[in-house]
Amino acid sequence: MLNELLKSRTVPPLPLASSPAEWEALRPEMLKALQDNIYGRMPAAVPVTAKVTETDDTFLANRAIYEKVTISFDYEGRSYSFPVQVIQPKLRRKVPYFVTLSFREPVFDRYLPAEEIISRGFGIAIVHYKSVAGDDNDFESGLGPMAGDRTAPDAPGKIALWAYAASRTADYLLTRPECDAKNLIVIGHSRLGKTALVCGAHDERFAFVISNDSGCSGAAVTRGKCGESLARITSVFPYWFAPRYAEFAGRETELPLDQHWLLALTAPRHLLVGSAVEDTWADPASEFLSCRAASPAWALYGLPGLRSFDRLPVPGEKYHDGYIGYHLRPGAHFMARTDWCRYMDYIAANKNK
Ligand code: GTR
Repeated sequence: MLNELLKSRTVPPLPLASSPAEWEALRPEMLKALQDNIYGRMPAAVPVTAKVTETDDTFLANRAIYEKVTISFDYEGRSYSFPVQVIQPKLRRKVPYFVTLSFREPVFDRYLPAEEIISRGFGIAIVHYKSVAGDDNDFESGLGPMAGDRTAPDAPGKIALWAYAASRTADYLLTRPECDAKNLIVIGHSRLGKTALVCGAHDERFAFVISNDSGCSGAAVTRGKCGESLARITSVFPYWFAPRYAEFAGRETELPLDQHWLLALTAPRHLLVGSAVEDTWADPASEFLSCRAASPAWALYGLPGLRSFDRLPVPGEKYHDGYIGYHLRPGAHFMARTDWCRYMDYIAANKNK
């Protein structure tokens, strides 16, 4: 049924390029199209400072070091800061870090198998999203004022600001001697999966970009999408986006782009998209379709994007043999341990040397 639906769907092609150089020359205007129409301007990167405020050297049965760090910066005459929790496995080698956009602050959370992640040799930097900027229409606190005049059509929404914080976290992590700069990862679920994609599209330092169940305005193609629509998301969560985005409610086909542009901006790096079969609100078929439509960007580099084009995986199956890895998990909308394990398996097999 889903596969029949896929056949009848069309998405606009990616902007035309015939070489990596041509594609890279298109990047700025593609990013601008995303900013102008969907997420709003991405504030310019500025230097950060970091201050460790808490330390535990015997974390996780002495297998890790925990640090709470305040990241601070100045932007357009104002000072901003937000906290990050860093968990470093005690290993005598560099470690790939997950910049984890997180719904909850505590490390011990049922959606974050911290112990398992650490024991597999990854570091974790938890960016608690509400500690960056509230998940609401308040643009006065946290990083909110960076949005400037929110009546401007391209004013950044909260997704852009959360993504900005993930990039500033990368600035800091890259100063840590144990951080493996070639294998930095950004990951998030749902609204934070959208955020991880936006961050990874802008910030090429992330070697792996991971979207879990990000759905509408995330990994899923908007044209013909089932479940949550552009009209619905912009009426319930207007503050996630640039004000202009709402103008496309019910007029999705007039958008000058679709979400596969966002995915394609990860090329030639690794992109992982996870869906859950019961998550019809996010719409796995539209996420899959988007991965398929983004693949030509990798082909320009002679790399395989999504390898299996013809049908959606059955629940439990994964297509992890290309630079775009897609999996469909049985069950509902959440970031499961299974999802984490799939992502870690993929990264372990595809790490940059
Ligand atoms: C829903 C929203 C989705 C998704 C989800 C979440 O209410 O409609 O787009 O982002 O929240 O973040 O859990």
